[in-house]
Amino acid sequence: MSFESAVVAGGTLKIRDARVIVCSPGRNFVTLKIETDEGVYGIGDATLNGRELSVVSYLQDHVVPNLIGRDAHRIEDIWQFLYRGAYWRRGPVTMTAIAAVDTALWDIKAKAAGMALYQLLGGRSRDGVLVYGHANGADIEETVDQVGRYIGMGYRAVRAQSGVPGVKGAYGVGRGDLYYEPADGTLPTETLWSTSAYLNHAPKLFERLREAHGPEIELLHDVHHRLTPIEAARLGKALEPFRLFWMEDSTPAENQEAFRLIRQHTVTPLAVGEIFNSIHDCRELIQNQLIDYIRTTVVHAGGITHLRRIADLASLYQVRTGSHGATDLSPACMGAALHFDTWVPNFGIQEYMRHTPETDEVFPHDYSFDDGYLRVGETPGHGVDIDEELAARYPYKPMQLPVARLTDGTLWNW
Ligand code: CS2
Ligand code: MG
Repeated sequence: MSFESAVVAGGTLKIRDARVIVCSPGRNFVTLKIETDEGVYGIGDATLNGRELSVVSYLQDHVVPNLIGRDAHRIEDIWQFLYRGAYWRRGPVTMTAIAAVDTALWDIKAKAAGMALYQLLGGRSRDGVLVYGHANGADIEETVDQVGRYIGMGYRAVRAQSGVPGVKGAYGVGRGDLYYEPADGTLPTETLWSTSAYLNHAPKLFERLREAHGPEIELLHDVHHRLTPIEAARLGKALEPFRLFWMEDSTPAENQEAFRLIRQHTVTPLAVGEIFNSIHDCRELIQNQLIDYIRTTVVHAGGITHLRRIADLASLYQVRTGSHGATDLSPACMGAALHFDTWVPNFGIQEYMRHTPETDEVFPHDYSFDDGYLRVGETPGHGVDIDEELAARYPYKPMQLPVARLTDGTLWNW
């Protein structure tokens, strides 16, 4: 069967090989590359920050042998096979591995069709994808300056985080310029957390930001799971005068019902979902309209196939998307996410943390930033490739995410 007949005559594209590429151009990335008999290939991100090798093993030892010989066009069937067929459903490792397969297969299908991926999803719903960047500083004034720098670069939305007096290693104040890298040691760095110091500080940051930068710029803030529901409610209320675009991950969401309490007390929009990996993690949050933005993303929530299901459910309840896009999600995830964002009707915003120049070189891509928006190119597929030779020059480095402890030593949520 020729490549052309596989496209036009409902033919098959047989999977010949699939392999996992691990590299560390500034940070670790796991990439799955699937090749077909006809020479067309696709790539998918499989990076699970701080737990990378578990997905490598899941893919190499358990998934790849199941892919060889299958028809790459049967994306839905392969998704169901990997999800139902494993017996063990959900979970970050499983769903990241499935996402990598799914992303690579969508890349292949779009290349085979000669179309940019967003076209296969239903076509363009918007001209550009609104993104938010990350501004952070050791103190309030440094954060105010950094937000100004992002505005100067053309951003229309900026997430703002600042160091908190008396809190060593407060979340969001990272190393690196224009990118933020929290995984920083072979063993976890221990950071400190004080809820009362933070709750006193955060409203002051946003008061200063509005004073310095005016009412137009969209401001976002990530609480990174640190508060209890009633504390989150208090913060949301205190931030209301500064009109945030969203308050993110204000409390851990294993207990979805907890968001009801926050909701009852504040009109600050709520966002959650970067660590969710299935529709079941957010079903109650969405159906009860307890959140405004769902932040699940391609790589950790089962790929485009599953993310689309989450977005469709969310659209029934006026919940919009806001996919996670930190530096630890590879350009292959970003490319796929941007095609998804270009199509999805209930789009909200996309996080865009820049990658290091080394990462950008290893993953050539055709998306670009302009005037506060990311725009996908028209290259068939999701528009992101991997330079395997270059990748091989950056071997894997064990790195873990930090942990946080309260001032009395109790382990807390990082
Ligand atoms: C963060 C991430 O981007 C975000 O919203 O919560 O920086 C997160 O800490 C990392 O992706 C963890 O791997
Ligand atoms: Mg976050």
